[in-house]
Amino acid sequence: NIDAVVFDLDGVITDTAHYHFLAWRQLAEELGIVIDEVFNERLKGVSRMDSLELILQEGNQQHNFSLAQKEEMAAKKNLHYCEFLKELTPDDVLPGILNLIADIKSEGISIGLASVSKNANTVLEALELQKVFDFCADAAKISKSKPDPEIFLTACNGLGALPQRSIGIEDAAAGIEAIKASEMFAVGVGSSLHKADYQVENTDQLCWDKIKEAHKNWI
Ligand code: B16
Ligand code: MG
Repeated sequence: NIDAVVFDLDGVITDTAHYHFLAWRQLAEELGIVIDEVFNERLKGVSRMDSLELILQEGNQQHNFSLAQKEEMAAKKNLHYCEFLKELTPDDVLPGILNLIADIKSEGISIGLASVSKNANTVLEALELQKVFDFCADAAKISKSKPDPEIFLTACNGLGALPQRSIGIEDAAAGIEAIKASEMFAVGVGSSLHKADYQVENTDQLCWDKIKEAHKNWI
């Protein structure tokens, strides 16, 4: 009774969430704005331009720049981020993820990717995972980032899966909200994802049998 499992990328498959943070912090510093890991929680799952807006608001600088200047800043952050991506290798797949994927696939259940990152393909290639996913939603064709359900609904649609019979896995509050708005079962990886239907602390605690058990009790 499970059609598909849809994964978030940054923070679930690999720890690029930390690279995003380092890249934003570098840009923020250049603007004299201080951001920390707590603030960074609000950027997870949020698109590049929306993240920039949140940072500028934090420094009360949201009215100081034109759209062209903001686009330039976002491009600069992306350059910082792409520098970090060069370091990424298959060893950077988070613990437990490959086992989980293998267990899901062994039951003939399809897996999809719901990342709003325009760098998702580059990341998957570096991890040598691009062939593992049956369908990856294209972030470039998504108009609303998480918490909107668009990216998860697009992934389910591409997999021919009913959202109500599918599971989403996320590390971000905005992502959990997006999964719930899609009417999917939400698995949270982290510590304060109160809206998740099932939660673990780390990816190595993601056990397919336990997820199925929790899903069964949810129905
Ligand atoms: P990019 P996800 C999201 O990816 C990240 O969580 C978020 O921090 C980032 O700003 C966003 O992608 C856009 O990424 O700048 O590479 O297009 O969590 O949906 O996999
Ligand atoms: Mg994430």
